[in-house]
Amino acid sequence: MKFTLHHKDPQSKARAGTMVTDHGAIETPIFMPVGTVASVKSVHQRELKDDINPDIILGNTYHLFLRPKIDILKKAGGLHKFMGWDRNILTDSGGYQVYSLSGNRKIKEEGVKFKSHIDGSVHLFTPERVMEIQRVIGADIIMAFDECTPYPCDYKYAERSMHMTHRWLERCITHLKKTPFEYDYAQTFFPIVQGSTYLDLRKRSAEYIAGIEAEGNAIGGLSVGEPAEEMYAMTDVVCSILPEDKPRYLMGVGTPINILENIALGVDMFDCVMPTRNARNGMLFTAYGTINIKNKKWEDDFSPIDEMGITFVDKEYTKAYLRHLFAANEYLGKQIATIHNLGFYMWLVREARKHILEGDFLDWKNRMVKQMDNRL
Ligand code: PRF
Repeated sequence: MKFTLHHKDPQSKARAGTMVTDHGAIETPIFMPVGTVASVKSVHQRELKDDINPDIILGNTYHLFLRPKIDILKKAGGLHKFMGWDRNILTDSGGYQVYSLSGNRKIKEEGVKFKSHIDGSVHLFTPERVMEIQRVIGADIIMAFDECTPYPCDYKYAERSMHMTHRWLERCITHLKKTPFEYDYAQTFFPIVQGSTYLDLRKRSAEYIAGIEAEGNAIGGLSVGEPAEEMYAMTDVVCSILPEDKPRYLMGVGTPINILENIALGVDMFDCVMPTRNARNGMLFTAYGTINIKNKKWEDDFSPIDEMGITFVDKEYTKAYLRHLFAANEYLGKQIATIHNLGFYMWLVREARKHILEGDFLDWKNRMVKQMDNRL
């Protein structure tokens, strides 16, 4: 992978760059729509490509390992072919999903023993096994196996966990060296900074991760319930330590406001289920605030879903119509809302990039943060 930084904002720490992999260019800052089980929920791949147009989407090792299972993905020739997506994919390692989804997990030095949330079957994820699985899934960017600490987390636990994540990282790297690419394109590996909400642990972890000299670096363990100000304090210190010439990925973040604030602190990549999951519950993100489309107040509002018209659904359908679809529990409601929200998130990061390149990012960001902090 090649990463080029085009511009650094002089008034904040925001950056604009381009990553290039064998599946094409990724312009940063970027938001990666989440496609957990080889599907960005309720969006067809063609709509995703033509109307939302992300350079990269995300898949989950934990889910894909349980279903359709690795042998099927191998037979298909990897996840890109299996799901008909020829642009970039990043897979998360399961270092978060194992803790948040599976029951009865046991974390030991060797790895994590967990119970499938689908059928209760028991599995062991070790750093080595997770690297092998990610080779077979075949994403362009693959993640280290880590432990995402909960919030709040006592200092002793956070410190011990951070050291284990570092030891697991060494095992991931050793094993990757012995495990060739499965397909005819390269994969890039990102290590993950942990350390909960403790500044000194975050510093130590970031220094350790910087020393690995990977092609890109991630920040985990945030957006797990801590106040936003604490998250920003952590990303700020971590970004000041991670190498400047490598992309930085903040995992599982966040609201549109969280994304802009973290771009200002030097983060380049984001993913989150929020635009897709909230869309399915009738929550729409717009440049002027959020809308609960199920609310009765929209019943006879025949204005477009979003006057800005970022995606075709915004101008083609009215709020009253979308509200009706939700009231009638029609699939189409979830589809329209998802296209709208993903379109908005993509617009947001592309605008951020444009303003970084044009030199007025900070003013624009501050204006947007105020504007988006509304319930319409
Ligand atoms: N680790 C991994 N994936 C993640 C996280 C993490 O800490 C988070 C935390 N917000 C989201 N996804 N591997």
